[in-house]
Amino acid sequence: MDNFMMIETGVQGKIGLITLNRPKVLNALNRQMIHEIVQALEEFDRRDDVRVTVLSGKGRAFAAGADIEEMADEDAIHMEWMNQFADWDRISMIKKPVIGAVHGFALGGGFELALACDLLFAADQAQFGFPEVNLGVMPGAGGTQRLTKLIGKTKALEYIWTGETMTASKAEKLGIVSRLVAPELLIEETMRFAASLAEKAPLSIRFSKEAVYKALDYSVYEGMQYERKNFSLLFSSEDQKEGMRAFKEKRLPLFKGK
Ligand code: DAK
Repeated sequence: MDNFMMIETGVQGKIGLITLNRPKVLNALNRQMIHEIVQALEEFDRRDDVRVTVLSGKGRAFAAGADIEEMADEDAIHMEWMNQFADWDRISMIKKPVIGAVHGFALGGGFELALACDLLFAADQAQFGFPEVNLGVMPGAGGTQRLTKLIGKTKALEYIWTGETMTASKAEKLGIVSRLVAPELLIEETMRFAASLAEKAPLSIRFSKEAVYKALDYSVYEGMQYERKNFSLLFSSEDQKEGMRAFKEKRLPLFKGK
């Protein structure tokens, strides 16, 4: 994890930290950076000591989109051969919770990266948007799909077509942002939440994440079948026995993820 150039990583308690680190260009996402983010997410996903990952940006923005310098002269065939979207797809395979802490701009690919997180905390001055329409392109890393699933067709089209930025408070009202926080408290509050999540039963968190995402694609009936299997599976975990025993013994449970 030490040879990253575009991001910083660390572990604090049971929380993995990924910080986008190109502040001079507002953390514009170049290919290398996305690759490093995905590598770090996967590494944290495998590590026993990490239960939650927090993703944030250094400087005055979360990320102002894909790196326009890098993509300006791109052509479709080269992009196809490079298969860059594969990295983005791998974010959806992360099993542990990923919490985004957004301040400043989250635009274009930066908004898409935020939408790929499981939950978002946002500074109340954060701005979200898809300016692609002003560049002659459109969201291509999940934006049209994830935003529409979250806020519905009408509002999604409004923002994608106008390219207008959305305030953090609007994003919270629309259900994109989970919690609004004063900018100076953003990391502290996100970490506090992540730390509390890290004390919950890890398999419960993991299986409920899977089941909730199924709700976005499956029918209610199919989703409920999936939910039921995960629910039953948890009864084969030590943590289920520990959680219920602790309740009866009137003490706090100690979960191991087993
Ligand atoms: N790319 C490259 N450089 C960027 C950048 C970006 N997206 N955003 C900002 N910068 C650079 C600026 O050029 C400037 O650099 P210097 O001039 O100082 O060298 C520096 O960051 C500071 O920015 P500003 O001086 O512009 O700062 P302001 O506060 O005045 O304005 C702003 C902030 C966020 C409103 C403005 O910087 C801006 O409009 N930025 C561009 C926003 C944008 O259009 N983003 C790109 C959307 S398209 C893909 C996956 C995803 C995507 C594409 C492909 N594949 C897997 C193939 C996604 C596409 C997009 O995101």
